[in-house]
Amino acid sequence: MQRFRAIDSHTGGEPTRVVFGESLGLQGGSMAELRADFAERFDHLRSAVACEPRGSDILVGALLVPGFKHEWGVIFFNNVGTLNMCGHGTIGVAETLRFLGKWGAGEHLLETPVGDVGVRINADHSVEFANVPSYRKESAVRVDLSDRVVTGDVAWGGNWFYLCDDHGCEISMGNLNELMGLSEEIRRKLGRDEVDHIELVSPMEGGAKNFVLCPGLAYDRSPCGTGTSAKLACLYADGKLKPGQVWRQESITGSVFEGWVKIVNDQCVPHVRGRAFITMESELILDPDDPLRFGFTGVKL
Ligand code: PYC
Repeated sequence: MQRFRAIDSHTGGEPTRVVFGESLGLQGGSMAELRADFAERFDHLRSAVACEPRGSDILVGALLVPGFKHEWGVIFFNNVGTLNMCGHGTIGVAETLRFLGKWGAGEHLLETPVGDVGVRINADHSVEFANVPSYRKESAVRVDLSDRVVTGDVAWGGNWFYLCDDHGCEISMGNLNELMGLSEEIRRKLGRDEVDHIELVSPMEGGAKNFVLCPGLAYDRSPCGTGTSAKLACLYADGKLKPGQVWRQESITGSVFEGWVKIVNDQCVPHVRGRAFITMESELILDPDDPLRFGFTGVKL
């Protein structure tokens, strides 16, 4: 039997499952190399942790490993593969380390495959993270759909996003099927492999409401930390957000992240604040007699 300690949390409705990876003996000299080794040699464990029957298409896993420069590094993953970064997951990891007594209130650094992320745990247990520098790569990118044309920005916020606000859809739970269908069609017709998150945005007082389709074709229940970062970078590029000005990003479930940017060495560094709650502590058991011990997903990309 293989056993893995797991701690689950949710951040604004989006789940994170932390597991510990020291015993895997991942090879490499950076978190990006450890991620590549994890993807190559341990994809069955990714699937065992993230996919059914122990996980689900909406779960994001966080493999915690000792860092090279700092105490902890993290490799995020989901039902279909590894992720570059994950904002709601960073908040979940911070709350998990606090819950375990490994991190206290104050400042910390977390190594990710795309760079170090600053984390601050506040006295009220909310968590702020200073993301990797983010930017808009292209604007007014046109996508011809079956019944409309949309335009949007391609932006980096720790993951690659296509952000679109002329989608013409109401962002509400009652409209989930249309949002799923539309964002999947945009993803397909945009046809850029690196852009694996689609973010539909609608304005609201003091910020925006969003719907984010994730790479495993599940929608983010939270406002998406990297998606919020990409949006902040676009707003900053447009001169619509000043450094330090607070922006509220609301998810389809009604959960809210607050975000702002700081300019460091001429780069736009998004800061995002949210809160995670622990939901479960468990031991995952992989029984060698279980033919489905390494999990399964119906998602085919
Ligand atoms: O919060 O950055 C995020 C995220 C990415 C995928 C799911 N959540």
